[in-house]
Amino acid sequence: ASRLLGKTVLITGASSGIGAATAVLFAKAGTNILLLARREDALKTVQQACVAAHKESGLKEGGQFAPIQLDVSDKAAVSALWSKVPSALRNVDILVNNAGYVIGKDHVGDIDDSIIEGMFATNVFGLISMTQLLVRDFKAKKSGHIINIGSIASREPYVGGSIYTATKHAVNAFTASMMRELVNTPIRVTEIQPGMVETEFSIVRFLGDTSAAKSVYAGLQPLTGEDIAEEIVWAASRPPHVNIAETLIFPVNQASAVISYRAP
Ligand code: NDP
Ligand code: 8X3
Repeated sequence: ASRLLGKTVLITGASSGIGAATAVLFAKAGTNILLLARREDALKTVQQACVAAHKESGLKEGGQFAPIQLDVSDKAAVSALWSKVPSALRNVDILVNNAGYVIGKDHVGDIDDSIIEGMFATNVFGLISMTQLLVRDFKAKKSGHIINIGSIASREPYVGGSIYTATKHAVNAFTASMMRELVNTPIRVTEIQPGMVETEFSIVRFLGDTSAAKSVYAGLQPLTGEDIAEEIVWAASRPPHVNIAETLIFPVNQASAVISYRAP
């Protein structure tokens, strides 16, 4: 992880789950971090956790953590991002496009337009806007790493997941096209594809119904945000000639979006 010392990381969706755990692990590895999400209070809590993790590491490098309130689906706000970023943190080395969500499991014909548009606006258009903004700098300085959080839903459609899996398949096609475009550069492009991770994800999916959210993981041990954070930080800390293109990560008792073993 010495390869990460003093680097600056930008993480979207840093206020909870995978994004928050990833921030803390990068903080431990001696990086600076721009923490982006819509909930400012939650970002400040993650910022404090990063300060504590960095202190505990004893490292001199890194240690600057800036919470920035930003909705990635707001194109004007994304364009104006640099005006909110402290000048010492404008030279980003690693972009982690993690912000994303699903609402509901409605079947085609019954899905609210606002839910369809919201998921595409965040999971696809937000990720693309953030990437466009950062890749310009990465191309100019001939370095950088874009890590997109896909999903098993990037590879496998399932009943009740038409819109969410369409957004994640879009992330997969966008990421793979960009990797091909950047093949003659030192810029790295990675897609991390988790299976079931217990975060706020299912609480958001079931609109705050915590018992419906909990039942998603009944009888098996899901992944944690920390498990995925380890994967992200590992991908980011490979030697510069190594590009982790894609990683699919399941809990041990999951084998596809719809196949899992549940203890009786
Ligand atoms: P969480 O709900 O815990 O975290 C989602 C994060 O995204 C939050 O920080 C949320 O913050 C942020 N976010 C949502 N919409 C926006 C937006 N428009 N602008 C900025 N930030 C936004 O879920 P996870 O940590 O599990 O999810 C992270 C990623 O992992 C998502 O892309 C998800 O699709 C993917 N994933 C999750 C899996 C799982 O089983 N949990 C499995 C596979 C992939 P705020 O509300 O403050 O804006
Ligand atoms: C989240 C996992 O199975 O709900 O990306 O699509 S799933």
